[in-house]
Amino acid sequence: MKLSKSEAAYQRACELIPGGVNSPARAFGAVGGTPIFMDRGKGPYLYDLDGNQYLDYIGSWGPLIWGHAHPEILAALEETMKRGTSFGAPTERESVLAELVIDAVPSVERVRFVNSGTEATMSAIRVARGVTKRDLIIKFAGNYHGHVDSLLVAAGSAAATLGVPNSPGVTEGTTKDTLVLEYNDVEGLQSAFDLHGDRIAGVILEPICGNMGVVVPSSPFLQALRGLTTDHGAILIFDEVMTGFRVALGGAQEVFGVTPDMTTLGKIIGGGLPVGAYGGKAEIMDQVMPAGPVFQAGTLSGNPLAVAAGYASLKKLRDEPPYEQLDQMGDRLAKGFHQAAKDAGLKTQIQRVGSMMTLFFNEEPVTGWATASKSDTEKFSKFFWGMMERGVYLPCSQYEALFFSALHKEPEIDQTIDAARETLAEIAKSK
Ligand code: KE4
Repeated sequence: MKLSKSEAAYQRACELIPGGVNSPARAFGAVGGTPIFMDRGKGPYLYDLDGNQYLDYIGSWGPLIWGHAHPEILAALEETMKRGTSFGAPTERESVLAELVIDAVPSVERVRFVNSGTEATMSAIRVARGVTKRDLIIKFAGNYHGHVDSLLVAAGSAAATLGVPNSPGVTEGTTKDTLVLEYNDVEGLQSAFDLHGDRIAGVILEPICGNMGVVVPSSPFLQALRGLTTDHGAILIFDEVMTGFRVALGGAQEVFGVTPDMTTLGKIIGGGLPVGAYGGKAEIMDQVMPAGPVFQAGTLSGNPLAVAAGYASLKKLRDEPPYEQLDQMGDRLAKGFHQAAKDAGLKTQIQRVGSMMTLFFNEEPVTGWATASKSDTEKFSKFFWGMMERGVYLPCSQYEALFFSALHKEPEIDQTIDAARETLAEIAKSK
């Protein structure tokens, strides 16, 4: 593969931008090598500066469920930008998008738009604390909710462990009210509520985890989350920034039939532009300023241009739902990967919901960070580069989900399986 233009671009960027990237997820830290600089995307494909074509399985880390440069989303942007991109004043478009989100997501009766998933989760936990007048927030190891100071905490031991910061600049004071538990650990959750019940403001989780790779919650875990938060007057927050409009129009809460008190959204709801959102029951959200006392604000929140792209994307998901096709293609891909790994004699776990999936190089099913962290990341990086050389662009970490779009049809899925078959055989030989 010719990557000289990406290499040159990377050298230049490193002189200007920390690590040459505007988000560390893009830096190839987990797989080594030089980050690939992209020139353009079209449908399911990405094209880098050197002209290499890739089948894209990142989709901008989730937003592009309709693929790159979708004509209907571009048309909505073109029509909108002629009238101006942001006014710092309310527009009807924001209500039109809000109505669609409220109709689609079971828990959402009121919604506030912000500019990123991080802003959404940061605001949601502030509301939970403001409404309950309590301090403690529970999160789970391996769950990522954006770079919110109080949620950047190391995984504690199994018991309810007070969080310790895992980034310089995050103070003990910021994380002392964050409890870190193990995902899918019902006993751990129960003991945290036994210990701290009436001090817990809220519990935040990825209702289908994507940030340690794809990990599905057990039904007992979901029932315990809903039951314990209700019994103790704590706010249950589903962070659906990744799963919202991805696994179903109503997200994971529709798939599982479990309705949280608040939901955070992002990625797909911006159609490729920066939009985040948090929402929930009216009685909770009406505590948000200026309706209520909990402060939150943002210069470009709900700006007409980003809202137009988000609305075009969500309207198409509502009117032409691709979820059945996405699940069929996901099943085809998962079966193809599984067979290829089996034929190569490699132990893998393929974990998937709809069009988000992870191939773990792991001996056992991954149910939480304790098992995810045993994955063979060395094998994963060989898989990543082997697929890259065969024109398939995967997320650059074992601890991420791959995503595909409604434009990844059978030919693209089969091309991906063929690339995986060759790559996995190569890895098995090099063992
Ligand atoms: P943003 O602030 O990056 O828009 O959203 C943060 C966030 C919140 N909640 C969940 C469940 C998320 O997955 C994310 C962001 N996801 C990562 C990828 N796993 C974004 C990639 C990146 O950081 O560049």
